[in-house]
Amino acid sequence: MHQLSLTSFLSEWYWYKWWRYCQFFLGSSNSITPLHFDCLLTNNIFFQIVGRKQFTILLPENAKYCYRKGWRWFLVNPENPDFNKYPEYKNARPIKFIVNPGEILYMPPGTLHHVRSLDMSISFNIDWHTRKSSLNALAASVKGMPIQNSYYNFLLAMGLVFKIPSQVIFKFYKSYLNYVS
Ligand SMILES: O=C(O)CCC(=O)C(=O)O
Ligand SMILES: [Fe+2]
Repeated sequence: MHQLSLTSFLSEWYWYKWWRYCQFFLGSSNSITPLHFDCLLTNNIFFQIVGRKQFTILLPENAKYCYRKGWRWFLVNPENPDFNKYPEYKNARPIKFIVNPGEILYMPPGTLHHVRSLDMSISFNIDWHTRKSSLNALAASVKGMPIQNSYYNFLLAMGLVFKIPSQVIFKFYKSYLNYVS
């Protein structure tokens, strides 16, 4: 039997009380999360517990075809794109799949995703950085990332690059879990 160990790919810095970094999603069937990428440009590991979710994802290089609004949201509905309004979307290469209960999805930083619950659904995720992704994310401060996001990325980089323990950083980072913008 194979057992997937969370600690085999989640940066070691997060191991201490890793569940504190989780976001929890509970929703009825047909709930929708519109097209976006995760606002700190983190990696995302997504755990589907109950019900199925349909994901439509696009690689970061497709963002230019998706009509961005603000930092992280996109106007195109990839389930039913309006090509009159959003003609450039014809160039995009969306990938559509279902995540079933018991399955885990990994999305690299900057992956665009649109999510529809096909059933009543329970899921959770962890947005997490590596040393490298935290530095890439800090570099995005000059590409329109909101200042508050850069603050959270700065905290994570302090932990991942300068090895300040998560016990210290978490106090400051905690508010991110209610912020997510
Ligand atoms: O499951 C959802 O509705 C949204 C999930 C999501 O956006 C995420 O995990 O970052
Ligand atoms: Fe997301």
